[in-house]
Amino acid sequence: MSDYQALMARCEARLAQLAAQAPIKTTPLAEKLEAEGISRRDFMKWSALTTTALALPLQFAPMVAKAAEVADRVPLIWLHMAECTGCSESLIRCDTPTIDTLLFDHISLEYHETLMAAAGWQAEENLEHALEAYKGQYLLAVEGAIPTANGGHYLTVGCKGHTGMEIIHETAANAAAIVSVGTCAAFGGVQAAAPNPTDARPVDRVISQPVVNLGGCPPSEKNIVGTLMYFIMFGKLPPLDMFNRPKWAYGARVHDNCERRGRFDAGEFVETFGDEGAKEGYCLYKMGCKGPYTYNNCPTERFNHHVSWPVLAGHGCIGCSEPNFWDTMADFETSLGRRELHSLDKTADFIGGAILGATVVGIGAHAVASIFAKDNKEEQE
Ligand code: FSX
Ligand code: SF4
Ligand code: F3S
Repeated sequence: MSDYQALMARCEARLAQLAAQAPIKTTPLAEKLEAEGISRRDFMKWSALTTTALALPLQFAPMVAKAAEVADRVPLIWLHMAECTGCSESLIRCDTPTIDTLLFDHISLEYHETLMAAAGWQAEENLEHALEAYKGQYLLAVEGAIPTANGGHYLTVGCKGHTGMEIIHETAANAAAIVSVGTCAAFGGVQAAAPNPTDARPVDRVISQPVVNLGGCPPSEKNIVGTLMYFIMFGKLPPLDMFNRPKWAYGARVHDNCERRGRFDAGEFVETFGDEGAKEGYCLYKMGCKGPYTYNNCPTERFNHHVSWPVLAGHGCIGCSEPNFWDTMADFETSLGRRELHSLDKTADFIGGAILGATVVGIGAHAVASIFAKDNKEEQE
């Protein structure tokens, strides 16, 4: 059996198992789509696009559609730690609901502090109930970093005054899978930037279970929903890169798929914001674009109904899906030049003079990352 056949068989078995369960919610997805004027044809088109975004062959498209329909069997608990809620906003803030946002409504969202109607004691009870009722089955999404200094007391949530650290340990204990949504949960984000007074840490440095990291401040709705879809389809985590980001979303550099790449190659650069080059859509590298060092699918998937992404809007990428980008990628409107990247410090030690001797763009972060990943893999084997 080929790898794809095995994956397909796994997916079919998983979806059949979910379909046999009673839905937690009562309105079928088809009715929700119809109420929003989304046709079956649009839905099938969405399934095909999501299949390609997930780097799966098109034969999986009907299974993506099926997975969306049975998403109401999967309980989701969504926590907010230290962050700005931009990740939730990325998903829900659009002028009309997309299939991605409707899916977020269709999956059984058991707890989400900014979206649920309950407050106070009732909200706490909802969480306690969900943790008990769906033990071992729920998907845990975490937005935000966990402050750990002072016994974790820089962050307390709810009327019982539990710290973020206590909540994350309790909720992670019986989760079927854990997703860190956004750079704060994945890598610490802005609150972990120097001097990090609250000793804020990413989720995977506070708990010991495996965590999928969705870098991006915020990540796109496609990367959030695609990750949920992958879990619904296969019941497991997707293949991950060296920072535990799904390869289907973070496998290529922003620079590799940027529509201004031809300008970069031709040496056509914006010299100041608003100049003639800016009007012509020249490359933003000299204006500090960090696309050459950043792994994300922003140019192909974009944000907000596929409307735009930073470079298309006229500003360089600030590297928001990379670990420690607030410290390593700043100043955001100045190019890095030969400065080494903090997230690749270990690599810099390992590769020594090689990285420091080449121009950063010339060597390409990817080459460095691949060498490190290979080294890491060999260590694990
Ligand atoms: Fe962080 Fe998400 Fe940036 Fe904000 O909450 S990734 S600060 S967009 O919203 O966690
Ligand atoms: Fe695009 Fe930035 Fe690369 Fe220029 S440097 S091609 S703007 S990603
Ligand atoms: Fe972030 Fe760069 Fe994409 S700033 S949103 S990774 S283009």
